[in-house]
Amino acid sequence: MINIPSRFSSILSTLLITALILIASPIQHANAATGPLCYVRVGASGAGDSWSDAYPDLQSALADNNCTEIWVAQGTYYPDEGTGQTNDNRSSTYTLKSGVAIYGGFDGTEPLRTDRDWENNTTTLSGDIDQTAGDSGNAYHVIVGSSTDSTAILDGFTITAGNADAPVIYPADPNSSGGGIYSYNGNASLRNLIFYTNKAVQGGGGLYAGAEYGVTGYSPTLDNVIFNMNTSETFGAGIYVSFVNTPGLIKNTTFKNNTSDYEGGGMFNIASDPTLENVTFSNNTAAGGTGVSYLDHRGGAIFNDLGSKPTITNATFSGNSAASKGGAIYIPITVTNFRF
Ligand SMILES: [Ca+2]
Ligand SMILES: [Ca+2]
Repeated sequence: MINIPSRFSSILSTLLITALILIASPIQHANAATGPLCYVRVGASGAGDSWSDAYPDLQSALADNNCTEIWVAQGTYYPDEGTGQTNDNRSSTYTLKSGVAIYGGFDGTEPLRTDRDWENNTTTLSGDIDQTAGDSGNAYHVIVGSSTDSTAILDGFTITAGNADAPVIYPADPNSSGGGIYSYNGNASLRNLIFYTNKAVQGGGGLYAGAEYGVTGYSPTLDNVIFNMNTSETFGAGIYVSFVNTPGLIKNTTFKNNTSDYEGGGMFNIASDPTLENVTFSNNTAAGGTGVSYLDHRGGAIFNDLGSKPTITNATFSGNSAASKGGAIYIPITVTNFRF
């Protein structure tokens, strides 16, 4: 006689074990790339192994641990699209990772990285995730670069439409700072970038670079970067640097047309000592805000607070303005070889 209960029991055990194995297995991307070089191109539908087999979005490449160098073709990419993302989630962001280099600016055919022309093949990382006019539905940060070392590389992109507009509370909500890039205890290498029309309620419409109080060794580095038309409702429309006492080098960088409602149109330093080389500050503004009694309109180009001592070499300042004090720079700093 067939022992049916026993057979069912055996089948059930097998099913249960199979289910447990499936649950215990890490989630694998269905189409993991071979790596380490992976490709991303708008309109593609592949698995990242070549320009013709590219991932269609940057998040899928970032989610693929086989991808440690990612090439991105011209076009516009949104952080709420791709592996692991929820459409129109304002917390969507591209998270930089140590050991992963992301290069934009390809036309989508190049065999070599040196073939790319990032300025002509505009590759945009956009916080306009709802893809409708107005920024109330945009991502808080287009990119987060926190807790990285210098092997986290972002190179060859336009970063736009981030809107860090969370309400001002204490302690500060990170979602009120760093519309373009938010970096806390981060050392990412940021090169060949344009920050354009990003916004923050607090520090850093374009870039927030903060470190833990009293902790040294953290600062992103910038080379060949443009901050254009970023805004802050308070401080540091271009960059807000907070408690970064390890001099992070900012070189070959232009701050233009950035506007803070109160202080530091181009840059705001608080207890920080950044090093700037070959920089231009033009037409940045600290003006416009009203009704906050303890704030003034100071430092059109740069505002320094809490003993900040930036070192600036080869700088050009033109057309910067502040409604009250320090059209160019507020508070004395070490400046050599500059033109006002
Ligand atoms: Ca969307
Ligand atoms: Ca929008």
